[in-house]
Amino acid sequence: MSTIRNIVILTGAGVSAESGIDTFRAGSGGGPSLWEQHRVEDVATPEAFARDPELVLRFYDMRREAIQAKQPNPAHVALARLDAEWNGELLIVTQNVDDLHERAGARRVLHMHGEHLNAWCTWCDKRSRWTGALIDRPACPHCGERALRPDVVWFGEMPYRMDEIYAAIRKADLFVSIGTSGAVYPAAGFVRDARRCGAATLELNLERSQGSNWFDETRLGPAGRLVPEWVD
Ligand code: BV8
Repeated sequence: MSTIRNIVILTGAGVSAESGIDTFRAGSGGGPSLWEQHRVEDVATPEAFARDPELVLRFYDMRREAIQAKQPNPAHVALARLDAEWNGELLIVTQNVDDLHERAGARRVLHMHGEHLNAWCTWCDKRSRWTGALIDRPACPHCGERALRPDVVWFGEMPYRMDEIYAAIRKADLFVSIGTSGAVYPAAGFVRDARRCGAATLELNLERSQGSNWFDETRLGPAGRLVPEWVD
């Protein structure tokens, strides 16, 4: 990677799959996908939350509990090592709401779809760190109202810090996508943005994704093996 200075890495649910966290769509090398147990329209949209807040809060409490019991896998560890050792610019843009990148030691992480450990008060609009259940309608630590929702980006909502992401992509010499199906935008379009800006593009995934044709190179296999091999 001698001529590479600035790297943008996009991760999806596949980077956490070997930690035992469900992916979203079927065929991700394991049990039923997350959405198969729940229709995405039923649990990951503002309309779903307005229609049945208890269902949505139970879905996210279940995921939060599952995530907290899991550990980073070799893919997270290798990315954290790269983050620590890389002298150029590096940004891990994750679609995941889990905190396994951080728990592996990565620092330059941007959660474009929010974080499962944060709650967002729909009354005062402030965010707070929240590890407990939301189904019990805890009071917002800022305003005291019982109006907390998961601080995750639902379908139809604007992902976070998009300006920062596009600024990093514009400067990138290398764009690497790890463990994502390329099913959801705007993340699925980042590879095309990176190509337009002259970056080399690499995909590490268990199977071909919806975006594989846009990558200079696609390596197929589990992230727990491919990522350490790539980093080393
Ligand atoms: C937006 C957070 C614009 C919550 C998620 C109609 C109305 C409204 C919007 C739209 C619409 N039509 C299209 C859209 C846009 C929409 C979209 O893209 N829809 C799709 C379905 C077509 N996008 C949005 O709504 C986004 N917002 O567009 O806003 C806007 C503009 C102005 C003003 C307002 C708004 C917001 C989308 C965010 C939704 N939230 N998650 C939560 O986590 O609960 S999406 C969720 O699915 C993930 O975050 C991720 O982004 C996405 C895709 O999941 P993946 O991570 O790729 O996981 P998946 O299971 O799909 O794939 C796993 C991959 O890993 C597989 O390829 C598998 O082979 C591989 N794998 C498995 N095991 C391994 C592995 N690889 C390596 N190793 C392994 N071991």
